[in-house]
Amino acid sequence: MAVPFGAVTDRPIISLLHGPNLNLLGQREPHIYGTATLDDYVDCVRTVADPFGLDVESTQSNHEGVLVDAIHAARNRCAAVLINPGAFTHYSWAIHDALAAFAGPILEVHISNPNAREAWRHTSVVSPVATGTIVGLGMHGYELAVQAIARRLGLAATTGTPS
Ligand code: CA2
Repeated sequence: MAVPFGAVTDRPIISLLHGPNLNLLGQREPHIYGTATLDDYVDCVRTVADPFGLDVESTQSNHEGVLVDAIHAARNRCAAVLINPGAFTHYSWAIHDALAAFAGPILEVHISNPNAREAWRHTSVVSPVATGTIVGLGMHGYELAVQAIARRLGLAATTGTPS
């Protein structure tokens, strides 16, 4: 049944967070990041999450503090965090500390494989506080992250057609 616009549901929420420059997806560097746009990624996450009864709240920011605030806002309200911190991955101890204070599953996802790129991308300060990290699989990595979150939360997918 359709939920009226603005209605509050009790479905668990995934806070989907995208770091700096990911708003440019599909516009530059397709040889590294492909041709899908950020909206395509968000649509994909929503599509995979929906049969598990999961809602998705998406935030993209080029500013570290906005992402820290979004992680704080997820505490005691969202069931899980799915984050691609962008370049903040490699040096943001503020995002590390904010995630450390989040109680639910945290999935870190990267579109490319940072370990196969420049040496400075080989360190993630987010991985030590993530439940799991998926790299190098493009949009498929986001699909797998949603499935991992659902598994961690003990949620099974429904077909949506009651028999
Ligand atoms: O592979 C990933 O998902 C990254 O998190 C992407 C970050 C990079 O700094 C990380 O090392 C790995 C960069 C995101 C920049 O996204 C762009 C997309 C299109 C055009 C330009 C940048």
